[in-house]
Parts: sequence; C-alpha cells; structure tokens
Amino acid sequence: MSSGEVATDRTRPARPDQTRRGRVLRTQRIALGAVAATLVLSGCSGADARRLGFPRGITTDSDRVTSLWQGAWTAAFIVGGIVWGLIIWAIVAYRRRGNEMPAQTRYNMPIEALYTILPVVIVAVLFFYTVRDQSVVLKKDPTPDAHVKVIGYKFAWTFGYSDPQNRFQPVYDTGTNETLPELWVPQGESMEYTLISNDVIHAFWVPAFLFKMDVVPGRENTFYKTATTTGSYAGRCSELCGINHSHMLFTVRVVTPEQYLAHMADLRRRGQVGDPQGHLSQEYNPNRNIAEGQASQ
Ligand SMILES: [Cu+2]
Repeated sequence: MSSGEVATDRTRPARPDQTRRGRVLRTQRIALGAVAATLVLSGCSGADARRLGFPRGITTDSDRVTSLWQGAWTAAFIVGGIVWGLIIWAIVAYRRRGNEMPAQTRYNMPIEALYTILPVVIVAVLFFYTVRDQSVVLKKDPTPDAHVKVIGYKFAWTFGYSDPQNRFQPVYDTGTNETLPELWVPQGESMEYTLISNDVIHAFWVPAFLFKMDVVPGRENTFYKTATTTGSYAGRCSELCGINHSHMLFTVRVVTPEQYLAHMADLRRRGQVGDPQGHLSQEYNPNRNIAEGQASQ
C-alpha cells in the first residue's frame, strides 16, 4: 500500500448507532458465553438446568413435583427481580445530591395496601398449588400391587415385604456388615410403604423419589409410589436422630417385577421369613452397615 492510500474504512469513524449495536452484540455474546461456560463447567445439561437443582425423578408423580418446584422458583425469581430492580432504582434515582433533607413521604395508602395485599396473594397462590399437588402425591391407593413395611431405628433400616397379590409369604431384609440395607422395588407396580419407628423420629428419604416422609414412633405413616426407571438409588434418613444419624443409609433397587419376585424367593431361602419386628435388636448391631473403625472417624 502506498502512502497516498491512507484513507481506508479503518480510519473512518463509525456511526454512533453502529458502535452502540456492536457493544450490545458483544455484551450479548459474553453473557451467552458465560451461561454456556457455567452449564458446561458444572456438568449441567439443558434438562438438568431446567430442573433447577432437583434430581431426576423416577416415579409416576415426578413431573408434578418437579413442576411445583420450578413454579415456586419462577415466582421467587420474578418477585426477587422486581424487588432488586426497585432497590437499585431507589438507590440511583434518590442518591444524595446535596445537603438538603429530601421530602419525607409516609402514609401513602395505595402503596401500603399494595405491599400488604400482594404478599397475601403470592402466599395464597403458592398454597393453592402445594395443596393441589400434595393431595395427589399422598393419595391412597386402595389396591396396591406390592407392600413394604419400613422400620427405622438407631441407626439402620429393615424392610419387611408382604404381597397383596399373595405371590409370596412375608419376608424381610436387614442388610449385612458389608453392605447397606437394600430396599427392592418392582418397576411399574404401585407399592405401599408403611413407615414405623422403633425409637425416635427418623425420616425416610429417597432423593430420586422427590419425596420424604417422617417415621414417627407410635404411629404408622403410609404413602404409595410407582417407580418407573430401573436402577440403584441412594436412600437416607433426613431427620437428625442421634449421633450416627449420618450413617443411616440404604440403597433402593428398582428392578423388574420378575427380579423382585426372584429376590423375595431368595430372602425366603435365606430363612428371613415373617415379620421383621423382633429380629432387629438381636440380629442388628446399630452400626452394622459401617465397616469396623469407620464409625469413630
Ligand atoms: Cu434417623
């Protein structure tokens, strides 16, 4: 290029609207990049992000519970956005500009009525959806396909299976020193859970069920669930029940109905027949599901 050809596009000043658009586009690109990087670095897929931190549910009412969770968070984000916006607007619009005392306003009836009525409306809407979904999730099933009695005690679980369809006689399972207690669940069958505590209040929680319920001494709590996806899932106690509460773990194994029946036959072969009550204190060391020495760590 000769010295006479200096006046190129590069030296021509951009029009103000072009510069502004460029800046907006750049900001948008950075924001999108930041969102994508957050999702990738946190190992989050689009579906994971849409669940807002909820685990993937594996029962027939998972979609309903997930929607309730998403709806509550959406309402919270909208209210939060409006409140943060108002705070920032007030900080900027009414920042100190001199030593004069600003006009003092009080007893603004429309505003006072608004911030009294609006929270009541928000709580009423959240209450409506919670009660609607809770009544479905806790609905009694008069003809369940399977039944398990869950006994919680310091600091383990025992599961006693009986069959409303009379395919097997009652059997029970308590886990071993090496393995956590296992709760076997037949896929696609409605299972009745009866929760019993032998000592203090525990809480039966399977995160993949998107559900937990207290296990209260002197009271039988019941719920029904139909698991749809086979696999192994974590289960735990979610009520601080004593010194080894954090060790009160179990594994949920959702299997096909055939595998479920085979496992029941297996428990019978092992002689674990009858009601589990009465087998706990003699057979079960409270820390039996924890390896030797681990309990003191
Ligand atoms: Cu517990």
